[in-house]
Formats: sequence, structure tokens, C-alpha cells
Amino acid sequence: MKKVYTCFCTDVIHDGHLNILNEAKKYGRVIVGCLSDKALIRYNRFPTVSQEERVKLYRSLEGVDEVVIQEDMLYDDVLMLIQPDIVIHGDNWKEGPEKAIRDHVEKLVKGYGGELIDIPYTYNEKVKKLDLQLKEKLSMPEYRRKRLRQLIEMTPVVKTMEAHSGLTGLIVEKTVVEHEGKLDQFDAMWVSSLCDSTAKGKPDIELVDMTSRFRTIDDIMEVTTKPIIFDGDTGGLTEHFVYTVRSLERMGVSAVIIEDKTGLKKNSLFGTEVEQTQASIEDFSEKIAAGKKAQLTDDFMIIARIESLILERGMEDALERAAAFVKAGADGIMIHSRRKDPAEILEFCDKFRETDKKTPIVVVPSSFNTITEAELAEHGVNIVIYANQLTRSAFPAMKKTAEDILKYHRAKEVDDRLMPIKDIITLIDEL
Ligand code: SPV
Ligand code: MG
Repeated sequence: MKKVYTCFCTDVIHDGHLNILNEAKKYGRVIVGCLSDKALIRYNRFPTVSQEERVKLYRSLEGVDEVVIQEDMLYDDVLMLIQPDIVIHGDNWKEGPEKAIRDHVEKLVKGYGGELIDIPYTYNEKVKKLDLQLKEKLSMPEYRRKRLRQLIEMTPVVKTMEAHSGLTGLIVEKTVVEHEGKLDQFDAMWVSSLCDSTAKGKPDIELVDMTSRFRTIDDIMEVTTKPIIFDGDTGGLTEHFVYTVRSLERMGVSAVIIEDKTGLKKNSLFGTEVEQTQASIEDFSEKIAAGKKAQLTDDFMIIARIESLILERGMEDALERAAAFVKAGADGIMIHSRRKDPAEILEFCDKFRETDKKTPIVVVPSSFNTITEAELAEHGVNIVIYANQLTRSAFPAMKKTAEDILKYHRAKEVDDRLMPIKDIITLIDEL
């Protein structure tokens, strides 16, 4: 009897999957692959049910003879092990980023004499509705909030990109690339104080008030599902911070990062060029502890950001603070640097990891931008934040367009660098 293989990466079964199974069983014994959580978060979207539950669901389907875990998005592991005579898939993977995976699978299957069959993809009203319902579920506060902790467990580095509006949120949510045959996407969003303030034409000095910052979060949340890390600046007065924690938690934000500064906060990338005061270990520990006490769920994270390297107070000070802030209840440590060379960041991570193997480490490689995510992960980093690159790429593009329209007294000269109107109106999903 022939072996027929298909891979599912779904949390719910709809007509499309049943159609694939019906086709598959015509050829022989049906083996369904359950794409692992680890591969799924790069390939598709975050699962709403666990890997075990998905396996159980697939097993319960009529026509399924066996279910296996597929660890590799590219199918290498299962195809080499099982060598199915036939691999079957909906024909939707013939275009877009998924095409690279299809091409790879075709080569593998043909290599050992098997066959790849694409069957017409089912896309009806019911399928569309189910898809929207899953997205809605992922965006609900109780599901979104806990996702950062889940991601830290699931992936070597949580890739986080800045968002400061619905539109930038959509870019972080939807951008999927194919690189070296694999698909990749961001895991989470960073609501940067710098970019949120800049978008409002204001300096990054805690001038944009919390109500306004929450409005930005809300704009992003309305159109996305990925978890949010909020840049809470200094956290303000402890008496105010406890309210901020409650509000963020209620909204479904996953984490707040607060920095150990006091008085008028200026952006860290100014370093020692401007007057900035670091908070005492005691005062900042108290703020963390008060925030942790105010928090109601186990999901939310308060991450302490250490400014010792930025303010040139030395490695020992940074490490002493990290230990104290973890003791005060911090769920993670963000270490920042404005050096081009990542050496001091790596030294911190290595030394911190000598005594603390578990507390997540967060870094923002804006200045030390030559280091890769994998290298950072090797030194114990869990979350990498690209804190401002969307803003910094959009601003020069918009400025140049404005200048050229002024220069040529018409818009024709800029037209070939503009997004077509049709693309911009279809960028936004309609319900
Ligand atoms: C931000 O994005 O607002 C940050 C990171 O706080 S940094 O600008 O590097 O200080
Ligand atoms: Mg900031």
C-alpha cells in the first residue's frame, strides 16, 4: 500500500483539510504531519491550541491512519524518515513566500522517486470566517498577554520590532519573508517611547502622557495579534506606576520595561552628552516590587532596564543592579549599550548567566548592529528588540518625497517610488 503524506499547521479543521484527506486516502495509507510549535511560529501564526491537542485533533479525523510531528518547516525530517510515495498539499503554496518550501519539497520527493500532488485550495465563506475567528482569538487580552512568556520558552530569540501606529503594527504583524528557503517573521512588537513620541512630533522625555501612549497601544491592538512589549520609560512615580501596570495588564500587553533613571529622562542614545540621573538600587527595587504587587495575572512581565553601561558606571554596577532587580521581582533584565562594539553587552550577558541561568535577557542592538540574533542567543539573550528602524526608514523616504514634489511642482517624479494606490487600499483587512 502506498504511503501518502500531508502536513497540517492548523488549529481547526475546515472543508479544505477534509478535502485534502479525501483526496489523500484515494492513493493509500494517510500519514498527517503536525507542524511543531517551533516551526509554526515562523511559518504561519501562533497556535491557539497546544501541539499535543493538535495531534489529538488530527488523529480523531476519519481517513487519518497515523500522525507524526514534523519539526522542520522544510519537511526534511519527515520525508527522509518516511519517504512517502505521495505528498499532497493545497495549491495555495505555489505562490508567495511558501513557494520556496514547495520547490524544496518537490526536489526532495522527486529525489527518491516519489510524487508531489497539489490539489485546488478550498477558500469559501466558512473557511474565511474560521480564519478571522482564530485571528480574533489571538488578539484577545487573555491570549495575547501570556504569549510573550510562551514565546520565550518556544524560540531561542523572540524577534521584536518597533510599532507606533496601526500601520506599523500591520507591518510587524504581516511581514513574512522567505530567506534561504525558510520563512521568517517577527514574534512581538515594541511600543518604543522614542518612536511613539517622534510620531507625535515630540521629544522622548516622558512628555507624551500615559493616556496618549495607551491610545497608541489600542490602535496597534485593534489590527494585530502579536504580543506587545511596552517601553514604560522610568515608570514615573511608583504611586503612578502601579496604575500603569494594571492598565497594561487589562489591555493585554505582555510586558513593560522600565529603566533605572530618575528625574527628567532623556533618550539613552544621548548617553553622557546630557544630564541623566540613575535611580538608586533601593528606590528602583521598590518600584519593581510595587509593580509586581499590583499585577493580577501570572502572565504579565515587568522587565528592569539597566542604564549603567549607557551612563558609564561600569560592568560591576550593571551586574549588581541586575541581581538586585531580579531579587526585587523583575521578570527580565534589559541591558543597554550605545557602543558600536557588542563586547560590553556580551560580557554582561556571560557574567549574568554565570549566576542566573533563567531570567530572560533583553537587548536593543541599535548601535551594536553587526551582531546577529543567533550570536546574541548563544550568550543567553532571549529577546532582541529592533527599537526604531521602521521610523528611521520611513522618515527619510517621506522627507525626500516632500522635497521632490516641491522641487518639480508635480508628483510625477516621485511616482515610481510610491506604493500603488490599489496596494494601499488592500493593505487593510476588511471584516
Ligand atoms: C526606545 O525605543 O524608546 C528606547 C530604546 O527606549 S533606546 O531609544 O535605544 O533608548
Ligand atoms: Mg524609550
